[in-house]
Amino acid sequence: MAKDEKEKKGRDTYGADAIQVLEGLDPVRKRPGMYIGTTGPDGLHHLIWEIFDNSRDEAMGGHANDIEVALLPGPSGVARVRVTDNGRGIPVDIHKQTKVSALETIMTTLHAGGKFGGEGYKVSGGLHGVGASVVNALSVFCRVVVHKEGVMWMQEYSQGKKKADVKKIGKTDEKGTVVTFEPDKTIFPITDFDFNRVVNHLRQQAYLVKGLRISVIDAREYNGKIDDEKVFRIRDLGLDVPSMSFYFEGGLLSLVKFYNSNQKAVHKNIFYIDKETKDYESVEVALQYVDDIPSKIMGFANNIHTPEGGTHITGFKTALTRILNTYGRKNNLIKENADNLGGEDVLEGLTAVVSVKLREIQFEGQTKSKLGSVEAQTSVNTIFSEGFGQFLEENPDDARAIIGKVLLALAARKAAKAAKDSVLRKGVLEGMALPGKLADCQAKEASDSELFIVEGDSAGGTAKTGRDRRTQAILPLRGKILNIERARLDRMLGSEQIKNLVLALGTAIGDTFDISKLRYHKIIIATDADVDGAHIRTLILTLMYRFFRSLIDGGFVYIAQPPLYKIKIGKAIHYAYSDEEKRGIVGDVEIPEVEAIEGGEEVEEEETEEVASSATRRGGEKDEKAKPVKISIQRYKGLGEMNSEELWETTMDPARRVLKQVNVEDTREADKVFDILMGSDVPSRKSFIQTNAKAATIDI
Ligand code: 1YM
Repeated sequence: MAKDEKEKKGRDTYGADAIQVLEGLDPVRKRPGMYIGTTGPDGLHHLIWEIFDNSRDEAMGGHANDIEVALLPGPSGVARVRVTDNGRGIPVDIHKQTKVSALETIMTTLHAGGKFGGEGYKVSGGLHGVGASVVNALSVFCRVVVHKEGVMWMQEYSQGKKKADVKKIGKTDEKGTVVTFEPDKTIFPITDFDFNRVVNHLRQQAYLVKGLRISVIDAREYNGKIDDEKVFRIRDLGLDVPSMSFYFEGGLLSLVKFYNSNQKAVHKNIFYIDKETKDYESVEVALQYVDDIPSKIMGFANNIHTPEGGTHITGFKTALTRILNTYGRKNNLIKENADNLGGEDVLEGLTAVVSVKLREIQFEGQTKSKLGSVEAQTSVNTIFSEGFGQFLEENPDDARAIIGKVLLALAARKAAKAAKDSVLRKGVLEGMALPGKLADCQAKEASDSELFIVEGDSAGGTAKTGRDRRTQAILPLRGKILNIERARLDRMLGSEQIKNLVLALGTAIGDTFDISKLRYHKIIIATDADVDGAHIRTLILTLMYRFFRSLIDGGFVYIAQPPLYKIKIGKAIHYAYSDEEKRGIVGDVEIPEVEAIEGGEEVEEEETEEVASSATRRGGEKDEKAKPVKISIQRYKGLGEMNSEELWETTMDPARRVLKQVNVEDTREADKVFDILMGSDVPSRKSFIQTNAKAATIDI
């Protein structure tokens, strides 16, 4: 056959001769990490994605529209995964070179794939079918059933080796492929699949392939037998087990709608374009602005998520900025002598998904998390520009709302910069005296000094009296500092409270930050266990996350853990730092709690003799005849309720206090919470506070 002819054949029909054979599967079992990244949970789940990807590629080629992924019980306790699609079925014809069935070659040799990019066949994340053999190699059991042209074919394997030749096992009315595998315990230390993780991954995939139905079923608790010869889809058995089906007509448009479902949209219509370029390559983009500050931009290349962005995202951002500037100028929404919108302005509150399909794909780095293909930048830029320009022309209401939103972001950015500059300007902070509110300590060495950040002047007063003034400094911050309308952290640097904190730390901030000037090696946040306290703590942690990361990394920041209860049993005083500890002291019996009176005054104690005596016995007291003792429990709501002695004993005394060192995770979490607390989305803010209130023992 002439070369041209051969190529043509490979493109038009699947030809068994189009498979390239490189080597057997031993290398996979020897170094699984090379093929699936890790043998931890990521690698374990990767097995499912590999098999699923083959089905999905078949769907993207227009040959399948229904995929099912089921988790089933395996005989040895390890779950089996069963993936079914209604595509053409893996070819079973005899391979010219190896003289064995194509199915067997695909399953038992490495780097065996169909010729890439046949007629009507779009794109794939890699070589079609290459992953199947890797999964097979790492499974103690694997079975493939192919339904093709009325015949059902089957082959089974163990650790990548076939148990027998491919054989006909019956007739069928279905078409497609069913792959069942059981991961090898000797390769994977943990073989538990996380159903939620599977569901989330497959939901995302369903958004990326329009019109594809994906069912996910967790039948691990099912006791009955499933016979592959009789059952094509588990779904049709109607088992009473957790299951879900995803189908999105709208593709990425549906995904943006999903992301923005509990946000306030700035404009009504979601922008959406899905366009093919030459050679089956395509660009799909959806976007909508919401009334919030953070942006969410998701990139995909051949359906692989690219969390680090890359050329497609760069092309998108450049085009977005240019088109919005052009439209704004042309329609006089941006005044003649006003500044151009900057790249960061057009991102505020933006939810966007950019997905490209390329014939040849290049990633940067090992993890496939950043797209490197250069042509993607131009393709996205061109296709998105054209589509988005037209969208703005056709939807003037949406256009006006979007320009309004990004202009606001521009104004806010400029104002924030001015405020920041005035705080950061060299000399301003450095030359300034320590804040008047700060009750400094006597020690001169930072390593001997601690700074307590307390909430409110009242607690500040108590702490000042109770502290060890040689080593402990107190800075009271006013409550409610967060009630700045839609506060931006940058803007807050202009606030007196925050300025005081920065001055007290001594390091300055931003370009002039100098950790060697830090005045305290322990910065202790001591706020109340209520909503205001949580707000202030969140603010301080967010400030640390965004501007003082090295203080966190250096382990300088702590959270004080004041007790929740003061328990008096007779004359003895106990402090409990958690409900559990309280139970440990008084047992499970309900004892009326005595509410503290503001200001840490002596509380009136209720006598609870009956209960108290039984509580004491439960506590393990041996003397049955012991006289009933008085028990009183006082619940502290704020540091201000303690007197100075109590505060010293429980929260400040280095010998007795409990401190929690803050790590980057805590601050990252705070940063997220901050966005929720500060965001405009009232319902989600409220629900956040409600759901988290209990865990954080915040009183509402
Ligand atoms: C549950 C897993 O693997 N489905 C699947 C795989 C293939 C085909 C169809 C297929 C592809 C082609 C032609 C082609 C594969 N084929 C190959 C190879 N589901 C699952 N469905 N006919 C059928 O790409 O031209 C590898 S995978 F190599 F034979 F082409």
